[in-house]
Amino acid sequence: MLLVKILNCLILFALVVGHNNLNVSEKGIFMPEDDGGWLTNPEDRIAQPGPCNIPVEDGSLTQDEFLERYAYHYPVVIRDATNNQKFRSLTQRPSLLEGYGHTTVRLSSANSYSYSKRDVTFYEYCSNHVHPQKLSTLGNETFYFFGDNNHDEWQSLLEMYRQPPYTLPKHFAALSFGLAGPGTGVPFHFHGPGFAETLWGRKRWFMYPPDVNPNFHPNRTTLQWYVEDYPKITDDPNLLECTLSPGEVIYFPDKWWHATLNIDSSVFISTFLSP
Ligand SMILES: O=C(O)CCC(=O)C(=O)O
Repeated sequence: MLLVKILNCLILFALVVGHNNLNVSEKGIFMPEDDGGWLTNPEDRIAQPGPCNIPVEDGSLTQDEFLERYAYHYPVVIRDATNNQKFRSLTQRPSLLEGYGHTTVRLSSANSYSYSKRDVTFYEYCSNHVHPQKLSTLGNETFYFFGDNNHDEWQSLLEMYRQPPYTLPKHFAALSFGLAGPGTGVPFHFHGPGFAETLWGRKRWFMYPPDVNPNFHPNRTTLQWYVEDYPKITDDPNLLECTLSPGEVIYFPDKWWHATLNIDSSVFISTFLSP
């Protein structure tokens, strides 16, 4: 009996020491973090969650209210607009690797204009590219899996995604799915309107209105901007920002500047709206 107890203690000790991503629950039991298998070591979290000065709504926001307050005017974060638990479970690391590991994915450089492309297997991307961003690496040297999804291959997954329940008249939705390591992100850029949701991990969003030019270099990463420039911005009423957790969706109106910064290894999806 005593031997069994000692063995149990040793196993528990090995589990605790061997897994450096464990949380202590309220009951004092060690629990693995709910990260869908997209592990982030605490020491690799360079960016921290930040303040939120973007309006936050919940699923009670109606389509009419969305059109009147935000669609053409202003960003908004919407909590629990849809339930994507099923889709989230399909995007856990083991499920995605099993279904898509062998497929070829097209990576885009993580600079403002994303001109460079690189093709790798999804397995290789997950093994060799989903790692913490180095501060010294430029955006044009960082390859990011986002957009450029082969819709034939990814369709059975993408059709399981429940899109935000808001529309823009005469616009059609197109999905872009991606994932990337902590500290990565896309520097300031703009395009048409859309929604973005983080499925695993947290992501910081920074935004400027279309008529204000943010101060940034298109080949520098959001991480470089965040570490070197952002702390110097003390009082800029034009800078909007928010940290999104799973279950939250951000809406970016047409031509609003935005930059992203993944705090954790993150899995995310955008719904782009085009006329
Ligand atoms: O999620 C990201 O990191 C990039 C998203 C983005 O910039 C976009 O949807 O336009």
